[in-house]
Amino acid sequence: MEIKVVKQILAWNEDVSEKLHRITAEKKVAIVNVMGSPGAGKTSLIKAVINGLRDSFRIGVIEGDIAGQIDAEAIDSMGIPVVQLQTDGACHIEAMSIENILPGFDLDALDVLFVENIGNLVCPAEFNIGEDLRVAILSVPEGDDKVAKYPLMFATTDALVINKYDMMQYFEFDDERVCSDTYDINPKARIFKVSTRTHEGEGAFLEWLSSKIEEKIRA
Ligand SMILES: Nc1nc2c(ncn2[C@@H]2O[C@H](COP(=O)(O)OP(=O)(O)O)[C@@H](O)[C@H]2O)c(=O)[nH]1
Ligand SMILES: [Mg+2]
Ligand SMILES: [Zn+2]
Repeated sequence: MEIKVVKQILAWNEDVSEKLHRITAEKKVAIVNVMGSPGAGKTSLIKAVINGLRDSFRIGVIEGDIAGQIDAEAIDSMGIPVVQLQTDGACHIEAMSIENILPGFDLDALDVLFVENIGNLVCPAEFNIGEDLRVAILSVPEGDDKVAKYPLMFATTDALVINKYDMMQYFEFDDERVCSDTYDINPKARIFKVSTRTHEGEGAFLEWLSSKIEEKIRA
């Protein structure tokens, strides 16, 4: 009985997600779902993308948090249109929330909308939110066993950003293990080794991201 209920909720989420795909296909806007643990560097990566790509694409952001608006204030101060989504305790974003927020953006004036999901390696991966791309972030201090422990997040992502690469010398973090665990469950994943602090590796990620955004908006 319980399993059936969960399936129905997910199915309904899928319907809304499909509707979002139709809207963004017509408006030629790419949605990027940014996921990872609290503190992995989701906001830092979005800021790096804004700095790197704001001359190439018109960018908007939805900041998902359980409470507060700290991240939205940071994005707003960069002059980027942003909406703070407060989930009031919920540990992931659902498609319905994006559907409600989308009319608040001028979609004719956007190329890409980044959604910073709730900091959590588990259920955000279970809910499609109309995204064209998934970016999962794992930071070095979190440990190299997280792909093995939280496989769905890493099995369903388009790109894995291993962030805080500048911290490698302080942690026993086997990046080869992370890569092989990821390729085992997700052979097509692109993996980028990045430090949003030193900017090491950002260029390759931005290049990949740009090509993916282009695919959507020139389609
Ligand atoms: N050393 C280091 N710190 C980072 C890096 N990226 C983010 N941080 C720090 O990690 C903390 C959490 O980053 P934030 O972007 O807010 O993570 P979020 O919770 O996933 O949005 C902040 O103090 C950042 O300055 C990095 O590449 N290297
Ligand atoms: Mg954040
Ligand atoms: Zn959840």
